[in-house]
Amino acid sequence: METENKDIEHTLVIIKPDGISRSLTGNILAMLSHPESIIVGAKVVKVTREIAIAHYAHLKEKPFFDELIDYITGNWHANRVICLVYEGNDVIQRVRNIAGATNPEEALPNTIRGKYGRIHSKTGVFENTIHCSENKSEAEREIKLWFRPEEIVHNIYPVESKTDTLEHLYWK
Ligand code: IDP
Ligand code: MG
Repeated sequence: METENKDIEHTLVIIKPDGISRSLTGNILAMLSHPESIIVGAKVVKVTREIAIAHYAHLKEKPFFDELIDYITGNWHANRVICLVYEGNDVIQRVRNIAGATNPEEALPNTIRGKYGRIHSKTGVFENTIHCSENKSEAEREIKLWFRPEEIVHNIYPVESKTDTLEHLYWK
């Protein structure tokens, strides 16, 4: 029987609309690159209000919530993001360290947010170019929100098979 490695973690990274519109994708991916951080899922997503609100549900009482939803749905920048699932030992904390502090003014200059983040002068929202999960349970919640099992190269969480009646698009 295959033994499960309990130390292997997963984390969700989102290159936010400001990162996309300022052509920072390559720089961000290069900074996140590490031999023990393996990409197991990646896609470009046009962010709906519905998924944005679900993603940031824990912040809905914050004074900046509406502006945060405007930001992540791309009202000020590109209307898309890049979502990635990374796998590896300690990958959650390693990515958080490379991302830097939430407030770009407090983030160290050698971190992604320290290099590329800014505070939007009209709304005060921290435009910090990437999202990364905070802990294992948040990572699982977020990965399951943004990705279907088939979009990740192997089943990182238990899956079940269901037959549904949803219509899907196929190439003509
Ligand atoms: P995190 O992204 O570092 O985990 P969270 O507290 O989960 O930080 O906040 C989610 C996002 O909301 C941040 O990345 C940032 O874009 C924005 N944000 C958080 N706190 C503030 C704030 O005090 N002012 C403005 N924007 C904030
Ligand atoms: Mg967070």
